[in-house]
Amino acid sequence: HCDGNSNLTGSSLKIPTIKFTKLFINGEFVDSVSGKTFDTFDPSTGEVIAKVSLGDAEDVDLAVKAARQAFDYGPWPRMSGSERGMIMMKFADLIQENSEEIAALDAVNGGKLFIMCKVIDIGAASSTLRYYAGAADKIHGTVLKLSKGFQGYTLKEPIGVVGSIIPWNFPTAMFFMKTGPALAACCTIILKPAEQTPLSALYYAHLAKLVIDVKICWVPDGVLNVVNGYGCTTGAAISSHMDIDKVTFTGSTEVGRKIMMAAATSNLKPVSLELGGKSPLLIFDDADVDQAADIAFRGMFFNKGEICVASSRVFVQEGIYEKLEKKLIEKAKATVVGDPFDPKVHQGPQTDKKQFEKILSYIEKGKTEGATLLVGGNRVGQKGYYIEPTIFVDVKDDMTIAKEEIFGPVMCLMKFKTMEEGIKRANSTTYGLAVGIITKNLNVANTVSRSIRAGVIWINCYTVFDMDCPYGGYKMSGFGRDFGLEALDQYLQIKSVVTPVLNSPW
Ligand code: TXE
Repeated sequence: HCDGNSNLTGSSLKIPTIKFTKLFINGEFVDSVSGKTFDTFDPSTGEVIAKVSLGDAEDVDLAVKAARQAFDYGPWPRMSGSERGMIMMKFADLIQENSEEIAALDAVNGGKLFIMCKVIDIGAASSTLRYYAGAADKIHGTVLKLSKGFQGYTLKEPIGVVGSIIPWNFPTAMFFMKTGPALAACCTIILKPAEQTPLSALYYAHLAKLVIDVKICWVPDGVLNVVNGYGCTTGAAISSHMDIDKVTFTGSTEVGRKIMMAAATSNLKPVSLELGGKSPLLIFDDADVDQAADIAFRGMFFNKGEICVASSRVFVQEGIYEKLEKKLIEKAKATVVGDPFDPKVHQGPQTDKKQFEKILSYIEKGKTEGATLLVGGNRVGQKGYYIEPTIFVDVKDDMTIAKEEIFGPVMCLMKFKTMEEGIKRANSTTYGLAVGIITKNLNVANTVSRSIRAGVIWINCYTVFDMDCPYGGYKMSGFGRDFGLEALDQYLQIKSVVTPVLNSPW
């Protein structure tokens, strides 16, 4: 929520001091081997705000060596789970203590609402760390009574050195979604932030180091490394590295496929992929129209539509369609698009020029393929990457805007008659990330939940995340899960140990 409290506006932080711009390898901020840097931008103006060290394969190598050493010989995997948990708890406290400064970095670098970064993203980051901190001393296998003469047990062991490649839409939440369970599992990490949003990850590296300075506890050197750089070089070096034991990725389906191929042709490292979506929201006739409009609008336009679960295909049963359409128009028109630091603003700029142009080209495509623009469709202002909340009607299921992920503030609003039709059309996508259902009828909710192939189903709500609730996709939305104890398992291997039992009475 934004309560309008003036000290939360962040106006004094509008241009936060950018303190960390180097790579973080083996517990130190260092220049890249090549000495090269790249520009990072403020999407509200399109202007450069900092030059950041540009890593490539050589820097990834150095980070892998440090992470390998820390994993094979360092204290992190050899500490007790409760010690590791305590360090992670302290890390979470430090994030909260520095939330204004970090939120300002994500807001200025990613065009995200400052207040949302501070409350939602940083709240999620510290809760994620605390959740997995609590799990760090509860990782154990099972005892197996095998066939006569033998017994066995399973050990859950850390998978080793993990490469994490993350996108730009939630730089903070993604950082901890990947590192939280990996740290709890005793892994060591090389994380590559998206080239669009490199700043907050470096701040988190600094906090890991700060814990050393205050001597309360520490994240040992080499455990957490941050290597900024481009996908095709730095990212590719991670996914094809022979000494990285696992890669975890969130991003586009296209790059997910490349990462899988790189893993397959290098050391066959396991990968987990959280990719795009084209998520349907089905609103049935018995829904409360105000509540449904609210859920549909937020489901689509939260974080300016740059969220993989965005309810980008809204199917409304014909009985309430007209009323719902009217409400959505009102909401779109009432949306204030502008400076992400202004507490009165609901929607900031798209993260970068490429994304901005991609969204506008989808809007053009929607128009040329015959969909009707109900509201929005234009750039806002002449500076920065702002786009109006946009809703298309008369959309056919086979139009490009109904099939491809736009990843911006563009909703396809469609009508359906029966539940069967709704299920069929909701399922007619290559993606399978999230689904929303709005109805008072429990049977309908249950049937639809089980009939749509997707990893997350929200009934009478949308975009509700919780650390304890596993999250990930079906079909081309990827595989593997973030959050929940299921995510912890992605960073563990199971070893079976078998011994003979002599003279067993059983
Ligand atoms: O994603 P990329 P982009 C979708 C969304 C968006 C589209 C393109 O539809 O419009 O993807 O966005 C790194 N080897 N999502 O181009 O390229 C890259 O540096 C290894 C959905 O920004 O997938 C960055 O760190 N890594 C999504 C990360 O991959 C590579 C969030 C994501 O970038 C690489 C973001 C390579 N060859 C975009 N190429 C979601 N699921 O939430 C790039 N990268």
